[in-house]
Amino acid sequence: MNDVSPPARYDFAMAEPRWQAEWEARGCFAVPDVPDGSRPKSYVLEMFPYPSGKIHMGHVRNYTLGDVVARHKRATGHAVMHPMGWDAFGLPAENAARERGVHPAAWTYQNIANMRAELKRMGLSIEWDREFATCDPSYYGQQQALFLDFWQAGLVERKESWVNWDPVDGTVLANEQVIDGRGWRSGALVEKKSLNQWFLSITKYAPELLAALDGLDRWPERVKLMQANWIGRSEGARVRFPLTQAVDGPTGQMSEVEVFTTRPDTLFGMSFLAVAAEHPLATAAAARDPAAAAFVAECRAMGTSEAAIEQAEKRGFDTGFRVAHPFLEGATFPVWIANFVLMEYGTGAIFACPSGDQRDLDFARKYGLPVPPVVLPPGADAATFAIGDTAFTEDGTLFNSGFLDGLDTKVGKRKAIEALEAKGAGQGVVNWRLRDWGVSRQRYWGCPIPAIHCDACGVVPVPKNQLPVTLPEDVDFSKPGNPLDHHPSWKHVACPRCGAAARRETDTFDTFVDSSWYFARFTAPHAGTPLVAEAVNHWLPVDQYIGGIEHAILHLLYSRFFTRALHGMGKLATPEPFAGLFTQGMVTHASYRAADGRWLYPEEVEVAPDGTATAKATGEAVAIGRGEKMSKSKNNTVDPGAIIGRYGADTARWFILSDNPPERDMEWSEAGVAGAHRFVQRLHRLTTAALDGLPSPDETERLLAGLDPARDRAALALRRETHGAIAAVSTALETFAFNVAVARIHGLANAIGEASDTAPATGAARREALETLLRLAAPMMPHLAEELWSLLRPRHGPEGEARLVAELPWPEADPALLVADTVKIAVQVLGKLRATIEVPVGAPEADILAAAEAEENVQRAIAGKPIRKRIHVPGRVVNFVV
Ligand code: ANZ
Ligand code: ZN
Repeated sequence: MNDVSPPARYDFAMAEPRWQAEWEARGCFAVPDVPDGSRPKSYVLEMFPYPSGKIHMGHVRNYTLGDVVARHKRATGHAVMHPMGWDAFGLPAENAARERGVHPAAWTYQNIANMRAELKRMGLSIEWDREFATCDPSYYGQQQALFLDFWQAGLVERKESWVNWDPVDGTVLANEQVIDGRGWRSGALVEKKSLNQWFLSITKYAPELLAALDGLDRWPERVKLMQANWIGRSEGARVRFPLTQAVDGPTGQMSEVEVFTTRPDTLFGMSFLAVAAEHPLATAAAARDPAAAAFVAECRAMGTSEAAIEQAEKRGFDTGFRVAHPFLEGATFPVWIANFVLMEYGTGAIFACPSGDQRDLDFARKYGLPVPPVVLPPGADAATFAIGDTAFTEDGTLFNSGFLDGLDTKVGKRKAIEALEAKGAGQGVVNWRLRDWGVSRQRYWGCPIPAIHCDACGVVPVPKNQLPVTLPEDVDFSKPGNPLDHHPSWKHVACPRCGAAARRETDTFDTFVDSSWYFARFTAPHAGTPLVAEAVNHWLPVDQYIGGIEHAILHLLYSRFFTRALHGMGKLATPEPFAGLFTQGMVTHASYRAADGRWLYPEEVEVAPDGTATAKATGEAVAIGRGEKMSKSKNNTVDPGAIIGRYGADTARWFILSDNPPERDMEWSEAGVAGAHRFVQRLHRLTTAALDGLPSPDETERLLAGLDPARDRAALALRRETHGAIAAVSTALETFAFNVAVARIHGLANAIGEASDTAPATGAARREALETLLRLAAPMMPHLAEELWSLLRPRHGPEGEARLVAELPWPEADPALLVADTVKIAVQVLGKLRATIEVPVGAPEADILAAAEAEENVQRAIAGKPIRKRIHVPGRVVNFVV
């Protein structure tokens, strides 16, 4: 029995750290790298955070969701791997160095320390022994080893590629760092520049990466679609157009231009040919015509991203070159340079059919080029059909098209390709939108690419026994450009092959490389090789991966590529990294904006009961924005640390889970958190108030085994509620319907509160209900569950035989108690529904018929007439024939 009476209010600030220490001390969340396999494995992972300095509500939501899954899996008998680490390289650390003079490493590790402490306060069931940061040499050194394996496997290439170049900062900019054509920091006009860079050959895996999407049945359809579009398989043809006169190009004479098209059926609708500004024909035009050169230069100033090109106004320049047509004897067409043609796609050149392509049509209208229609929409009349401002891009019947006339689009494509191949003017091809992955970054705070440039030997890999290639610590951020490049000594090394003076590669990896295999490294994070086969093959694939939709394309695709490549090299058994993927919604919050456009903090605003808001300081009206993503620029963020300090971690977790299904956005509100906190306190009261009258656990078992349905109605009703909750919460947790689980637990708490009679049987049912409630709520409110469990099951003796909730198996529902104890029966008179009655399951037929007949509505319908027939379909319907 309890000898100390529990405090009136739940003191979460005392309890939460105590239980966290207890879990840690008992190693509740630890699993071996290579388990014995006696329990099924479950690898639960949330996308690891970037150590920006503080956790935000998005993190809280992400890690709470993962923690519920991990705790539930553990309770259902799984060996659960649930690790945490840091995606720690990247530009913000370098910016901090440039702006505040703090070293990127110091800045990063300080942020990690802060955020680790905040995550620990959330009570996450993480195995912290597996923690690493991608900027630890023990991680990135292994990444360098992995890269050497990729190199050996033929998956590494060096190629010239176009980059955004900031001429003032002397750096390459990512597409997101180009804002309206200018460097985000210097404000200088960004130029396109061609650099020799490192690439990983992801395109070799394009067909597999696409085909395998079909097998990912626990991924959101939306994400699979985004990946498929990104990989972008297109069937079409390459067509060669002879130039009417040979042209002197940058690398010799050119006599033809090759294009890629998905619509070879529309070749008779050709109006002109267009090349990208970086195409050799454009270079040739620029070399002989200053106006062409000016146009090319202008195109270069435009960002290289597809989005930038898509948005820009269509513009072009007629080179004066002309091409012949493969089918139209004697016809020739002009060659334009056009800003909407991408050098990186297909062949960097197109034939334009304005009647069948909107971009071509916009361009043709702007420059007064012909628009011959060649595809007749179903039902249209060839004599009158004309193209206005909208191209006809759908399937139809070919006309004005010589030997293709009368064919439908699909057959036309095939016939056109056959004809091209027969003439030697082209061939059918499959084109992929996916590009090889440029991994070079001219930055300091990243993983050094382990290569050495030797004048005699060329590019030489750093031998594995010389890894890791670590970053120098003494770096100068006051100069523009890459600090690794202008470091006085770091790059000067001897060639590993010939011993001559050589230079280290000063590019570092794109940080997406770091996050493409961290999930595999977690399975043996301290090993002296990148991966340990027994460990990684035991744990991968990740059973449940959870993160934001913003990573739906790049991070997930790169991780899939890495996994496939390692699988191909025989280093990984699984070809796919993530068997299950869940993408959570955003956390939003109301925002407040004053008339002058200033964003106010919630504390600065008074919200009236009618929902209008005024600024506390000035009394002026304030506009409320509902459901906007939390953002520092709008002053509508809520600091998780402050919330946990004020209400405790369990309240924050409970509120986050209760509001909406986790795939949807949720609105953070003060009222919501306060409500969640009231429920935490209510559970504490419910338990402490019940304590004195509860039978012991042994007594409870005995009483429950001997319940009498006639006498112990209240106890049985509560038991039904309890076991119904077990079934419902179990299903809800398995299907990410966490808000449904929360609602059901509220229902159980209400039922416990209502079952107030003092019979011993009811006491037993109450203990069962309370204990079950705690165990069901434990994945969501783990500290409170432990605290109340320890009151219900205080420890005796030196063995401390009562275990932690974190160590208990998941409760099981008794099937007998899941069967409803009453059924609803429809009552008809002459086949017309007149009433519904609820009767005990298995009630005698006579009782049911009597109850049905007694219904007022039924009596009215019978209207005193004799009942000729009583039909009873048990469990469903009674019908009176009069
Ligand atoms: C002629 C044509 C006629 C086209 C027509 C379309 C409709 P997807 O499906 O994305 O593969 N294209 C080819 N290379 C390009 C490049 N480097 N930059 C910009 N556009 C390019 O798109 C293939 C179509 O996009 C190709 O088919 C080509 O235009 C254009 F009625 O060729 B089409
Ligand atoms: Zn050498």
